Amino acid sequence: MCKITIFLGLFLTAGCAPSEEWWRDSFIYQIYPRSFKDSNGDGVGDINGITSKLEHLVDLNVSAFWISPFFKSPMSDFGYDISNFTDIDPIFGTLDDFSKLITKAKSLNLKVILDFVPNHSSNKHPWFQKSIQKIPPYDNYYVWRNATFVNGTRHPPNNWLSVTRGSAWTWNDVRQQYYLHQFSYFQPDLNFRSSALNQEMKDVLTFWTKRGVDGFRVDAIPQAFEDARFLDEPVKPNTGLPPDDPNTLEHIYTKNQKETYELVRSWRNHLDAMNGTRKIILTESYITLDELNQSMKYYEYGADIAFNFMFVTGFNNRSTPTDFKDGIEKWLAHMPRGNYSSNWVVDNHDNNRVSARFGKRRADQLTMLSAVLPGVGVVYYGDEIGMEDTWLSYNETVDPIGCSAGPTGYNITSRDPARTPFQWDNSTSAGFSTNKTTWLRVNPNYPILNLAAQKTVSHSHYSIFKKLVALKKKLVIKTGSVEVISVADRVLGIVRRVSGSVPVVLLINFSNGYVIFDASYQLKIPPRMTVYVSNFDSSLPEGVTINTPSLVLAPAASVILM
Ligand SMILES: *[C@@H]1O[C@H](CO)[C@@H](O)[C@H](O)[C@H]1NC(C)=O
Ligand SMILES: *[C@@H]1O[C@H](CO)[C@@H](O)[C@H](O)[C@H]1NC(C)=O
Ligand SMILES: *[C@@H]1O[C@H](CO)[C@@H](O)[C@H](O)[C@H]1NC(C)=O
Ligand SMILES: *[C@@H]1O[C@H](CO)[C@@H](O)[C@H](O)[C@H]1NC(C)=O
Ligand SMILES: *[C@@H]1O[C@H](CO)[C@@H](O)[C@H](O)[C@H]1NC(C)=O
Ligand SMILES: *[C@@H]1O[C@H](CO)[C@@H](O)[C@H](O)[C@H]1NC(C)=O
Ligand SMILES: *[C@@H]1O[C@H](CO)[C@@H](O)[C@H](O)[C@H]1NC(C)=O
Ligand SMILES: *[C@@H]1O[C@H](CO)[C@@H](O)[C@H](O)[C@H]1NC(C)=O
Ligand SMILES: *[C@@H]1O[C@H](CO)[C@@H](O)[C@H](O)[C@H]1NC(C)=O
Ligand SMILES: *[C@@H]1O[C@H](CO)[C@@H](O)[C@H](O)[C@H]1NC(C)=O
Ligand SMILES: *[C@@H]1O[C@H](CO)[C@@H](O)[C@H](O)[C@H]1NC(C)=O
Ligand SMILES: CC(=O)N[C@H]1CO[C@H](CO)[C@@H](O)[C@@H]1O
Ligand SMILES: [Ca+2]
Ligand SMILES: [Ca+2]
Repeated sequence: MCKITIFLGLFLTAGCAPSEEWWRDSFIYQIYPRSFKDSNGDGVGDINGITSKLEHLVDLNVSAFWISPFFKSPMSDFGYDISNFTDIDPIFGTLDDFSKLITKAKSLNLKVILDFVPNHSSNKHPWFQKSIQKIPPYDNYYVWRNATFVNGTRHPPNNWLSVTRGSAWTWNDVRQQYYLHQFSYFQPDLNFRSSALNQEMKDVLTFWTKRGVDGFRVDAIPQAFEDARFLDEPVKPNTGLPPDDPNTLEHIYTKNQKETYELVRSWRNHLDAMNGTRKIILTESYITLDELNQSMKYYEYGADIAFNFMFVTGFNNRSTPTDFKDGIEKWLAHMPRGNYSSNWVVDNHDNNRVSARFGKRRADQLTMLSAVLPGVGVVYYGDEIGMEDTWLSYNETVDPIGCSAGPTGYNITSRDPARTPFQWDNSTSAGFSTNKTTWLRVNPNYPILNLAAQKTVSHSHYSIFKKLVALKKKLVIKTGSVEVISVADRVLGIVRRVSGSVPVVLLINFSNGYVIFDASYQLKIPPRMTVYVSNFDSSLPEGVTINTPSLVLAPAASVILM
């Protein structure tokens, strides 16, 4: 439980006792359960597979892992379409398997975070089936509206568009009404204005908390509530986009509504009323840098981490050091005052992997940034070994967003390339499965790019990652001041300082040429510093002492000095 803690009688902080703040200044690791480890040879990852590989997470020394949904599901969106929130899909295992996972994680001091998908269920959920039949109280569990008629033709109630394109409303012949779906038609939105539904979802949190989880990552939170007046959203002028594209609308009635923040607050209170240590809440909201306040508000309403996707969707390989500097400073300036923790998401299951977004030579740079900047680093399985996107043919594509884009558009929209099996070693299916065929094909680079191989060499993505996790625990990273510097818009520098000790300095060369500069003068750092970690720039080997007044950075080099 969180309490008022008095430090030395000098000041008061309302918050959690330090031992309950395990998530602060740590790395949290996302597991996509289909792709982490297959324990029974059916070609799909599962819970027993995760349990068998927890030692890897201990070796990395991350504080926690969060698992994308493994709940009962028709798998039309690979688990983000849930047909029973309190049961496990047989493809992943059983509740007993889950208990074993929790027991082992606890014995290894790893925290377990589950994915909570409150916005919608599967259209195969019994609640939806009963809602169609208008059986109380399920009749109100979803958002149903009458059609509008124009000259005798049936139309949806308003112009709202789904994230997956087209109207956010689908007609149901049985109930003779439209239902709302902010995502696909098979993901009908739950109606949190129904108190019975609201309670059901709190019961879901209780169910998993009693089974020992340490927190919840909340999927698609901005879409939870919609404005009750169901007014048309304003059309943005001159977007040049097709009219069924959701980016043509200003989402003033379907995202980040006042009631949505209050819902998060109610979950915070609900979890705080449970026994045991504080359960953390991580909220997923994609926003642009101009809308930062909308995400930050989730902190004030009880989120411990409101995901910061700046490195995932805000920047790409054309972004400059100045772009990064502006974005990072903006985030830090917008953090609410109080005892809140920043965070930096490196990758996830919905986007191309970092090496595809920024180039293979820059694969470790975002993890380095997330390590040196204050707060939590959030990484995705495979980041620690620099896994790359896997090119898949249209025939091999299974992601519904990829499939619906067709053979010419799929490889822009498909999320499959970033979801292929973890590359453990050079054996069959990269050690992921004993089955030669896996649900998505293993990346053909696995004989060379795999964890076992990286463990045998002294310098690798893996060795870099481990050093970054250790760095995160240092006092200067936890409490030091933050300076973000752009050197001639070619090099990004981050300097962390506490008085009385050497600063920690991250330098990233964004250019494709060598950069020689006086880092001592530009960043006000000591003239002689030691290379703590570097990427594949052989001119700056780890452990050597260098002269910062004449620093040479190779193309795409990044280095941490202390
Ligand atoms: C191997 O995996 C494929 C694809 O997931 C599956 O169709 C097949 O049944 C699996 N083989 C066995 C022996 O489980
Ligand atoms: C792992 O992290 C903990 C603190 O979070 C630290 O005490 C421990 O020394 C670390 N282990 C290794 C092997 O670095
Ligand atoms: C979910 O599954 C559990 C275990 O099979 C079952 O007891 C429960 O009734 C199911 N919930 C719903 C809403 O169907
Ligand atoms: C919806 O339509 C039904 C039948 O056409 C009608 O009875 C009902 O009053 C309508 N509801 C609203 C809110 O207009
Ligand atoms: C409805 O019908 C009227 C008369 O036929 C026509 O002027 C009007 O454009 C129609 N409206 C729409 C939205 O089709
Ligand atoms: C808290 O623990 C007490 C004693 O073990 C138990 O009686 C109570 O039901 C628990 N409350 C919750 C919400 O789990
Ligand atoms: C964002 O919040 C800050 C305070 O945290 C406030 O000063 C600023 O005006 C807000 N900006 C917008 C656009 O609402
Ligand atoms: C940036 O990435 C795109 C693909 O995402 C690639 O075509 C381009 O060559 C990359 N540019 C640089 C400078 O690496
Ligand atoms: C995809 O499948 C179709 C029909 O099954 C086949 O004709 C085609 O050659 C396949 N394409 C590739 C690239 O495998
Ligand atoms: C999509 O596939 C085409 C043809 O194989 C390839 O040229 C292109 O680079 C791919 N695009 C992306 C974004 O991967
Ligand atoms: C497979 O990996 C092992 C251990 O890393 C190594 O000893 C072996 O040479 C590798 N085999 C091949 C064919 O690369
Ligand atoms: C990042 C993330 O978790 N995105 C999810 C948002 O919600 C939709 C629908 O539940 C999923 O398809 C995405 O994967
Ligand atoms: Ca399996
Ligand atoms: Ca909703």
